[in-house]
Amino acid sequence: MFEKDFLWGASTSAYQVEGAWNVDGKEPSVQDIRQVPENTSDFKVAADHYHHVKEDVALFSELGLKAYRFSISWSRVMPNGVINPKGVDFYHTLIDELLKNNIEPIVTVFHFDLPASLYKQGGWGNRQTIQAFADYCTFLFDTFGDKVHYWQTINEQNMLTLAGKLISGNKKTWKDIFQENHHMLVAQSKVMGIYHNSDHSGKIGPAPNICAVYPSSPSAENQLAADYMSAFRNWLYLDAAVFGRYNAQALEILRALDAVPEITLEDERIMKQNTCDYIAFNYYNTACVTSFDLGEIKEGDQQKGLAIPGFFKSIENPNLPQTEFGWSIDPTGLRVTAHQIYSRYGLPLLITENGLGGRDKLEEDGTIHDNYRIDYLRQHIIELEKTIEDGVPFIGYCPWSAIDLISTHEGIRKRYGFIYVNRSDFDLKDLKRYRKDSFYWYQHLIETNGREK
Ligand code: BGP
Repeated sequence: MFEKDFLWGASTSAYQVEGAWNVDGKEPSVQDIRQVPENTSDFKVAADHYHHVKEDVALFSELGLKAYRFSISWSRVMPNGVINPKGVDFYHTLIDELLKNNIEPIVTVFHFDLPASLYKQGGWGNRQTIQAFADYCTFLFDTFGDKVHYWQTINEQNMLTLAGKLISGNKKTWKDIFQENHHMLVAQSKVMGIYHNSDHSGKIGPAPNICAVYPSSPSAENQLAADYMSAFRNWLYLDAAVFGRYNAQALEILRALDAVPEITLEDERIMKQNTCDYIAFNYYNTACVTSFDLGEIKEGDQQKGLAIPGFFKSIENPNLPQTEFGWSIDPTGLRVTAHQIYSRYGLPLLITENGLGGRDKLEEDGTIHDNYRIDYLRQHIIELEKTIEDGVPFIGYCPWSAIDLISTHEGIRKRYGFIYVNRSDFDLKDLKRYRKDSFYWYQHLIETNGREK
């Protein structure tokens, strides 16, 4: 049973959905200047949500969303560190439209799209970016704080760190990567503090990608490998946000990689004093690992392939089916993952992403039969309901994605939305919106507060 105020939602992120990459004063972000893979679209037009904002919110309202989780583009709101009134207006329009339609805005302040000007000054590797982030967030809290009650700091900081090459084109040494990671952790704590010291009474927290890690067989070595991977991929990020400290097993891996960052006493103080109110997390599937003594470090993508010699190697789980893009599907893993998070941290949870990327087909009559997506979401919602009945408190569920958008590294042919956007990777067509079968299915599910799946 879902509580009557359960937030049935859906998610997007600014650079993947908005387009208008250089319009109305926006400066490019790292996503606009990076080399995207040759066979996929760039992010310049995306779903052109910037120019379809009212139409899209009307569709979200028809879908019945109670919440919409989106991100604000730093480079639109504060290009080159200066407030851009037109960029700010866009988010006022979006948020006002949502509120008019009784849709709770859930805002991520940073989702993979650092302004290019900051990147050129060293990006997250430069300590001054912490203050730039604090200034940006202070402005957001002052400007939108009366209207927004759920804030997220950084989307999938763990994946930006561990799969940075694919997600943002960041190619550096582990030492540099974990120094950047550390600055992000401090920046996150700092803005959580700023929010808590403001007049606003909403909630703020991180939004990492969390997954349970299974040992590939019942042996102590493989269990240890699973624990190490979980510490490195999951708990490093949540221990920092909830307890304000580094996870010990993760630190051991950082030592082995010669990647322990420089941590000042002031950093430690900021992290310790400012912690989160709730945990938003993205869940796509689980990982399966085996012990791994010798070999090369492998990065993989958000969901698979990570390997650190001496600690763990992630492998395919032979017991799980996969999507056509090779991500395994593990609905019960959501229950396992949520229990692990809640028993470690005891804070309310919010799912900010979960979904299936597939090659949808627009039929001649304007329909899209995405029953594979319905199956995926249905199975996850069934497990979510069981987890809630187990006693784990959930604020809401926001699958990825509200509308089709550009995947992090696989173009728009890998679609996730309830709403189809008529374009392909290299042909923008008319960008017309169509309701998929999953749209009507989710609409009915929300209408019945999750009773009829
Ligand atoms: C998460 C990101 C999203 C999104 C999603 C699907 O890692 O937070 O931005 O894109 O995964 O991943 P992909 O686009 O690679 O299929």
